[in-house]
Amino acid sequence: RTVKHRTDYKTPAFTISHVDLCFELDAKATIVTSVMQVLRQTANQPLRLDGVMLTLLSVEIDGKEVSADKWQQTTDSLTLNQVPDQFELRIVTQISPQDNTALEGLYLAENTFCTQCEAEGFRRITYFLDRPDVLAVYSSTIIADNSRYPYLLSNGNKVADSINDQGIRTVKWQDPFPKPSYLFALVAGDFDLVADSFITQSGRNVSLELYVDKGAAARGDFAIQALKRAMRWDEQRFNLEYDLDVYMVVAVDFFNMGAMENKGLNVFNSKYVLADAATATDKDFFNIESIIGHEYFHNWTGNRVTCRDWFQLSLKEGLTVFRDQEFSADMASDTLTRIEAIKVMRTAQFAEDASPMAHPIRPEHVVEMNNFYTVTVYDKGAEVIRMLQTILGKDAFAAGLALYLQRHDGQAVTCDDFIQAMQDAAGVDLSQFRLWYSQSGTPELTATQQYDASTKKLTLTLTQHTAATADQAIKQDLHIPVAIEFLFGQQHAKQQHLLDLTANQQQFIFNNIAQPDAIVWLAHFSAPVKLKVDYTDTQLLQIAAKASDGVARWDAMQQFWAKLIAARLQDNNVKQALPTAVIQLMQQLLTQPQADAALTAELLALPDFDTLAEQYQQIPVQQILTLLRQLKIDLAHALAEPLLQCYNRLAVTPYQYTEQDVATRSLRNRCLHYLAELADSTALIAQQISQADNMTDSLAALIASQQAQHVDFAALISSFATKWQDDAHVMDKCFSLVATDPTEQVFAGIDNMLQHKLFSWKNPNRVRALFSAFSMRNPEQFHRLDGKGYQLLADVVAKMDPLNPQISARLITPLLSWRRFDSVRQQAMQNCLTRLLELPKLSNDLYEKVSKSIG
Ligand code: BAL
Ligand code: ZN
Repeated sequence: RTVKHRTDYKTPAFTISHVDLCFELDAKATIVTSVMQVLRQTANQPLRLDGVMLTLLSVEIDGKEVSADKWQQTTDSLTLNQVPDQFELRIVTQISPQDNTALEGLYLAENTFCTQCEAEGFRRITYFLDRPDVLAVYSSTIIADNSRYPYLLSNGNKVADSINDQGIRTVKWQDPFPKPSYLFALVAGDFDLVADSFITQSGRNVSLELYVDKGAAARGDFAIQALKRAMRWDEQRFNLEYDLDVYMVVAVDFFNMGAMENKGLNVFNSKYVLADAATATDKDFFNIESIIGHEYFHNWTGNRVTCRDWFQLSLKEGLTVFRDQEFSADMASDTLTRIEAIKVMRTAQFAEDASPMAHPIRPEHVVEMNNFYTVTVYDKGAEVIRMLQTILGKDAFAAGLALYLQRHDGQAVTCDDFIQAMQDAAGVDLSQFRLWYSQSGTPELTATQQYDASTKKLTLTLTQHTAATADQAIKQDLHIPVAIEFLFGQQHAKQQHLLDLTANQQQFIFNNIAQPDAIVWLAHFSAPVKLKVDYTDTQLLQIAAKASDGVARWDAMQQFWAKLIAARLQDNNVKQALPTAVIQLMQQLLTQPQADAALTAELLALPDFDTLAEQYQQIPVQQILTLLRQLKIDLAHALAEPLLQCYNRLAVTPYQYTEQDVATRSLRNRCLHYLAELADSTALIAQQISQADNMTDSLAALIASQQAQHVDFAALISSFATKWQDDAHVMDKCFSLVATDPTEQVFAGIDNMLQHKLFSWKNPNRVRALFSAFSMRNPEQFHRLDGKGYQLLADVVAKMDPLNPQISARLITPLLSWRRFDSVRQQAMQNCLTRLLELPKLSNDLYEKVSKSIG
């Protein structure tokens, strides 16, 4: 299999300035005609076009047919040997959208034609220079039966629309902005249209069009309002205005990703568009706003300025995730937004760094690009951008972004170009900072302090170390911004500082200072690193009670529990009594009606399994699970009264998605999560389910019942499944619930759900709802010692791979890190991986991951 290396980049031998596409849509035989204006860039080179799974019908150069002996075809290319320096190339191909279950290129699902071209899907539509540094001006003509496909959409502005006597409609679109092929989009189908408009800061009127399933228009309202908020926010924060007259978003149920930022025509997984109180949770609403924002923000960071090659993916993704996080922090709770981002880093991203798939945010080598749409490129990439903002300051960062966009508008550039613009705008040397782009792994930071009372001098010492990763043995010292806060107990005073750690070990001296009672290290998670500090329990609880930053308070509680669990694990002691101080703090939190309820809910949460797992070289699965369950039960008993009082105090009001109401529901449901462990809690849960006017509360009650292993859970989920049997999005929640059953019943439950009328192996949402939930959120059963959980996942991966390799390669992730487990589990996981590697016709996607894991 071919490995591509970042350093092998070569400018294209030809470029294409204009392309006029014509689609005669048909389920099994769509005809694609592409007329390209081609220009030579390098002498004496043949023209090699990318193309996969295409039936070539004809080739013409400047109006003359090219005979078959003048070209060579392989399974992924078409090469024309002797071509002029400048010419018009007309290529006609045929494709079968109906047979396209990989959902890359042009596919037909549920009577909708839809495209997905990033990263390399355009080559499944027609022969092309399918690389992001070839920017062309596109027109697209779509021809289809008007009765079946009344909406024919593509990028840019509609310039022609006609219908003939046979009811065949022809629509033409013109996109004035040059773009790479990965941003091309076409959608044809029948929808309900939610229309709105937006006046930009310069006074232009933009039509907003949201296309959703028939009958789902009311569920689209939140998304379109979120879009308007995103458009306004980008003007106000970064002075960035939308550039076309229309912005379209289409929601489809069959989609590999969350959404796609095609120029002027976003395609969204409907899971991230459709929402109302009855069917969507607060988390769904949050995600919709964030992803609507994300795709909109790509219009500048991704579309107007794009990537030179796919190794630079974080150029647009890290930056755009950072932008969507900043947007979410302004629209929803900033503390909660940050906490969620930190959780992703500490679970999935740190795990990826420790896995065979470890890579820097700018990968060095790739077999299948689809495998690099990762938490490292996206979320660690966003943390790197956040560190830049922290180091430069908000204003200098905004000036750097403005310079980058102005300097490179209409170009395909590199991560180095981005850093250079930041460096030029801010007038600082970022040469050491650039290492964050080339170095993989999670740095470990050790922090110590020494106080000299006689001279009132405080010396802080920071040391950094990055362990070797699967892809890279030698590591260098990074520039790490370390935000700290001193807490002085007596005076209730606080002081904040930013330390720039650039050496392997560095001292920071503070003169004439009182001895802090506690120091918050790495406040707001100022860098994506693991922190080693010898906090005492008292210091952690003091930070949890008093730090000015909610994130630091939450973090201290998480560290408190992780420390306690580590100690109990070491002593092999499950039954030890809970420390009084933590119970007192939690009691106080539960009885403070004025406190920030959203933060309180987080302060009351135990760390999850994945966060704890990341702290161990070899993950002690069963011990962590047992300790976590016991702690939850102990806390429920110790806090029974204040939990119930808090639960009852928090008013139930008609559902609204507001920051305050989200916070109230979150705290109330946190209480219920513990209360469910107490005797006679089934009535409370039944009452919440019967009274709930919204999915957040219904689902929280179901989860509480399931995780506390109530006997009547089976009846509850059965009536939930009956109620929502026709609603695919809610059934996805039901599938996930079934798959997270911590008991052995999960296997029968999953088998049962596979028979559900809405389940389809061809729909990634359904498959993920069942099997990602099982493998990522059901550690009890997935990591069973007998290997049954691993076998189930491997069977699913083997079944999915021929249908949809992107999905099979995503599902395999939890098995890749087999080295992190005990020998029994290691063997069971390895057996599964070996079996997969022996499959005939393994996809590149799956091969790259499995072979790295057991190679
Ligand atoms: N570009 C792929 C989807 C996204 O990150 O927006
Ligand atoms: Zn993106």
